Amino acid sequence: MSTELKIVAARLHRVRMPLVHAFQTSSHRKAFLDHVLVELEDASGAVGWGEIASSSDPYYAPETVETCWHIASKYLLPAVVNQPWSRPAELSGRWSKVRGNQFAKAGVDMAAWVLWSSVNAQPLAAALGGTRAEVIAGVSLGIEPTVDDLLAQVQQQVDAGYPRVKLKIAPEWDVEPVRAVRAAYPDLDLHVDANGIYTAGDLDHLRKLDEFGLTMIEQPFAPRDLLTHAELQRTIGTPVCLDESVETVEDLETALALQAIRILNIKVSRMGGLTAARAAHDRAQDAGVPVWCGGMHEFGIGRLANVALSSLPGFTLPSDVSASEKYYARDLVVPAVTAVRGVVQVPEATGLGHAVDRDLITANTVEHLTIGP
Ligand code: OSB
Ligand code: MG
Repeated sequence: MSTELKIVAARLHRVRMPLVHAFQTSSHRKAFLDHVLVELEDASGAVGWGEIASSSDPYYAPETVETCWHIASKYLLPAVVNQPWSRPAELSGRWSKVRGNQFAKAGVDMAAWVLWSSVNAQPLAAALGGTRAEVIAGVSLGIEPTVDDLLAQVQQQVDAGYPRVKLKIAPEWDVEPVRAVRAAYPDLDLHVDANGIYTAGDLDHLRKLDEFGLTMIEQPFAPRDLLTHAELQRTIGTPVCLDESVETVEDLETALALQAIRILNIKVSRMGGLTAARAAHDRAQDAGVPVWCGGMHEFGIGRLANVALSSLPGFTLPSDVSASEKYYARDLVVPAVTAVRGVVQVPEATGLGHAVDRDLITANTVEHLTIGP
């Protein structure tokens, strides 16, 4: 039994916000982010917000802000406006003919979940089946100019109480920084993320990371290169975690069959939404694979969706859901997402759980589009 909803208007807001601290991965550096906010308005007047957290350039995933805008405005929103629905999971079925484009889909799917949970007077976490009242957050640290700069960043986050630190690595920035951080923090829950930069020729080199007691090595090889992930896992004690390789539940199935995965990073964006992210969680739980929620430097809206998702029972490892202040001087949600000694509270209020700062959105909007009246 569930209320019928009807989206009467859909809006896209391309919002630009500067990062407090520029972030460098194995592929690119960024100092500000353009994310596209999705606003869905129900016939009742209720509104649901989602966030398309694509990078500007197609280096993490094939999408860009422009491709997301195109796909959302031309294919996704027209499929949801003015057509009644009663469950968020129905909506992804409306665009099943659209291949890929997970980030664009994720923003619309998220907005539908937020709208549905607010119309049905439930917190988003409860609507998804979440069971935790609080979520353990870890931080992700980019590549720094020097090892000393990195050590200063780690110290700042350890001082803030974060219990897990992930380091971005790349061919000229791997064993040396990991050795230095491990030497300074012998007991820290530490893991590395290569964003797919290595190749099979680097297998021997990567095995050198095995001595540092890392919780996992995340996405060492290219997204489609599952066989090399499996080969590394056969010859290393450190668990291999997949991020970019898993865009669908079928990808997860393949990785499991090949024994190319021991831990799964679930990103709402990369999976194409909360519906698919939850399905991946369920499948991983069946397979005994622990999961955690990855991030894309989301603004508060996407960040709160990550918090809600992380409240599901299979999310047993710290998620990349650190406080807004690590990224943005002022966030789009009020209050901002905060962490106390690495613990983020799951909102108890209905829908997204925090208010959305429409004035700040308007002030930072660089492009806008409305479908519907
Ligand atoms: O691989 O997890 C990743 C940011 C941009 C692109 C890829 C990744 C990341 C992060 C961000 O690590 C983590 C966060 O949002 O805290
Ligand atoms: Mg990653």
